[in-house]
Amino acid sequence: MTQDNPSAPPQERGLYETFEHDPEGADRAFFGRLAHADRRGFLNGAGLATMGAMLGMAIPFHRTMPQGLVPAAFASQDVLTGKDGLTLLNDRPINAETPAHLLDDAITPTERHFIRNNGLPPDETDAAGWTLSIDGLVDTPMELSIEDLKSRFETVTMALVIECGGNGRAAFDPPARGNQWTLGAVACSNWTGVRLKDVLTAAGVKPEVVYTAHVGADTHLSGDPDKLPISRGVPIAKAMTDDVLIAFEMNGGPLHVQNGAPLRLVVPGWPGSCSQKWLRRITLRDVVHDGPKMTGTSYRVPNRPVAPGEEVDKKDFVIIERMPVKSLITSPQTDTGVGRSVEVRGHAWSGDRTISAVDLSIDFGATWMKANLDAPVNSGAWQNWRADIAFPQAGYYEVWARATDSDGAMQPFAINWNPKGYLNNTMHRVAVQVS
Ligand SMILES: Nc1nc2c(c(=O)[nH]1)N[C@H]1C(S)=C(S)[C@@H](COP(=O)(O)O)O[C@H]1N2
Ligand SMILES: [Mo]
Repeated sequence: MTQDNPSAPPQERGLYETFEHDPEGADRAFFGRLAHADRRGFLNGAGLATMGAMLGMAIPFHRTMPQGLVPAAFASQDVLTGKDGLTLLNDRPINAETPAHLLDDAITPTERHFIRNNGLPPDETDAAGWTLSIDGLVDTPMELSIEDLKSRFETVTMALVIECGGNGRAAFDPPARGNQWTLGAVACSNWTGVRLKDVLTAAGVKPEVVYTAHVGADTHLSGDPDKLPISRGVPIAKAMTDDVLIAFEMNGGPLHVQNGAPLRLVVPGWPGSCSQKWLRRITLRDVVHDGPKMTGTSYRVPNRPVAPGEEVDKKDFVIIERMPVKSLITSPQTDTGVGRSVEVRGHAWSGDRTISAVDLSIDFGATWMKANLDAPVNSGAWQNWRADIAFPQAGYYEVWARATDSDGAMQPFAINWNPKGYLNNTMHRVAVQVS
């Protein structure tokens, strides 16, 4: 199994460097496999004149335009083909979040599910011929096609929350390196698949197993075939719960290629990184898995509260397990005008727990009112809530939402700083102008 090399230089190359070394690869990383074929013409010497002609105007800064770069005017839709309204945070690897107001649906449509890639998605994502290996400390190692999964195990559909451990990172001060997610690295789509537990049981889990190890078919940013971009796992007890799925359908259709087509894990309520996409292999181990992004400071936080900016020894980091209690206001959209009365709505979730209350404030936290909260449609789903709010007069207001979970944990107002900017579950504040 490939190991993390802590002394390796950072893998994310600059734009110019990338295009200079490998314009075709850069183009593909930039625009994805589907777009690649149509774009080839550009790389094979599409001159400035051609580009200008297609844009219908000159490119004043053409001297600083990387050679091989396809103008975003042609390509912006292609990067996020099949997605709607997502904000692109990074294109190598592709990372895109969903603005809060576009997460208004009870079940997140496929085109609004965020994308968090650590490497480059595989070229081949056909369901036919795809296999999943179950190996390591099992009685009977297995190699299963997607058809095998469907015919041998019970198929279930569940609404499940996937939230990136770094969601909310943009709010950290001092800033933390990594994708500057604001609020939208979270989604709750309907996932159809088989229970991981059923598959592991069929393979026979040996008594000494403590952890799973997940391997996907994506490629490391360096292009090195011997390196995995990410390989995480979960404690075997978590893997054997009822709501961890090996999914082959998303919202009743195929998985989006950027969301792991044709097969992925969905581990709701834990850092999204546990939910391996383009799933090829699950190995059972008798040690805590130490694959890439399991060790060091990846998806790990200090074992105690630390002061903002404080240096923390690597040995004092612990693996993030369940995600904390959180809520999102999905309507009204922040910075919009509303009338004197408005319905406020959104979602709330807390990993491995349920939400017991969502409270709203329009007076900067002086007083709170209860929102009307739905039960989860199944365990692992977020809970929808709504409230009719009346504003006493015209002016500037903030709507704040604060969720409390079944263990009494409540969202904080202030951020709990940590070096990599994980687990920001502060209250969501929405600005409204009441007319
Ligand atoms: N194979 C593979 N699986 C992966 C990743 C990845 O880069 N490669 N990213 C992980 C991370 S960090 C997150 S938050 C979720 C995001 O899932 P999504 O892109 O479908 O929203 O996928 C996880 N599974
Ligand atoms: Mo993530």
